[in-house]
Amino acid sequence: MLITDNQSSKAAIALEDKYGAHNYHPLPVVLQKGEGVYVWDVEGKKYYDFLSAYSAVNQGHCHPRIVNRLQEQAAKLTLTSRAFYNDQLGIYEKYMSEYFGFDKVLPMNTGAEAVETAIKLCRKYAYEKCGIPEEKATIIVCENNFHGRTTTIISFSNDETARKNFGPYTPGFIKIPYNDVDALEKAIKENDHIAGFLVEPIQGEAGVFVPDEGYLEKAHKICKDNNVLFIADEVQTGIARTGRLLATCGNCDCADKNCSGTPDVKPDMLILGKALSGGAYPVSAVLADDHIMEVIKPGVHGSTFGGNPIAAAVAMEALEVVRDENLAENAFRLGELFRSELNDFIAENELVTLVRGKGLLNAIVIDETEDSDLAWDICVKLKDNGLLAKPTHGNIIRFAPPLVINEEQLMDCVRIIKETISSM
Ligand code: IF1
Repeated sequence: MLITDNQSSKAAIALEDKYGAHNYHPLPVVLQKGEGVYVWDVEGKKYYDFLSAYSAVNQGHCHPRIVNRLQEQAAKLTLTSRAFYNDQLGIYEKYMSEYFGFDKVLPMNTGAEAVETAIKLCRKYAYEKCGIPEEKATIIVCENNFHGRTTTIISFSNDETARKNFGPYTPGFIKIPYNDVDALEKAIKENDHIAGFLVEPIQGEAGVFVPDEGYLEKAHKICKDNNVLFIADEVQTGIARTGRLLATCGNCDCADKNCSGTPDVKPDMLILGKALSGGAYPVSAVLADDHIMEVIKPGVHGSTFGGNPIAAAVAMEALEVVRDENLAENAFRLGELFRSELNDFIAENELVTLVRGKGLLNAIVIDETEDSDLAWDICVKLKDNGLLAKPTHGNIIRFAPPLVINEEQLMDCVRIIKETISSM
């Protein structure tokens, strides 16, 4: 029996409860339509989307240019596998290489697959180019990281919910505190066979932790000086989210006219996902220069859908939209306004202790213990008042609207946030 369009929220939730694995605890809202910064539920109620599918919908819901390109390619050629060439992939690879300033790209689908690809590339490069003994390569990661949910990736997570009872875990990783260059230097000095450092330029899931000015540059230099690959996971921070094309910047012709040029770090490997497709299709990628990418030979790595014609076509259109609509500049400017407005509010409201973030990746910290339900309750109330957001951990609420939001819409959202929290 086909579910008709007019199912109620209650019916939709019941179906998921009965027939779906309970691997999420969504906010009680059932969405049916999206357009720009707005989404509508099945009862027709309209909301501001302040999560953007965790920064995958930076270009706004159902951007017409992206949807049209998706439809056009889907009606022509969807998938060939990499057993054959297709007429979109080479164009896309050249486009990506020039857009981000790397020699080559390895196309994958999900962010986790791209992270796994970067880990494999790092290890292979260590054995075949750096003389590290096979099976001994070690990659340094940061505490409270989030890089995806595969068995290897959760092996180096310290989030017990994501990790427990999924062992045996993949070896070869060392955890150090985030935002601590001395810890990085010490880990490199005290351990043999360090092949890479995998880091989020801003720790998103951990609660939008922005590292100190200079952290990424110093970490990058320590890696360079010690022949350790600097691997930037920009799945969430990339594609203009933090007010620049990339949070590591790296090629400073970025859209942000105010770009101070820092952190200006060109990673050895750049990992992208999410908004690479504007949220219209799973597209991820690892970019690196030839001396690294050349360790990949035919048959060494791949994926059925990696580099498919739809992914290639959609990602190019999604990246053109980022440029044409100056999304980085908009995120920079409206991010400043958002934090300024919320800081004014915090000065007079004891429930919120701080706001932090960069560009339009922000979070507020609620003055409650991690296990309190207050952040959740605030998000349910925000939903009732027409704004969708969700806590990351316990008492932290992430605010990340599509980067196409305008000042009037942002100020309307600030009003909703202030009125909602003031009413709690
Ligand atoms: C979920 C979190 C965010 C990521 C970074 C790689 C990946 C992600 C920095 C993997 C994915 C998603 C996963 C999604 C919710 C969301 C998330 F809450 F899980 F942690 F954004 F913070 N690197 N993040 O943020 O990409 O395989 O998902 O395409 O699993 O619930 P993916």
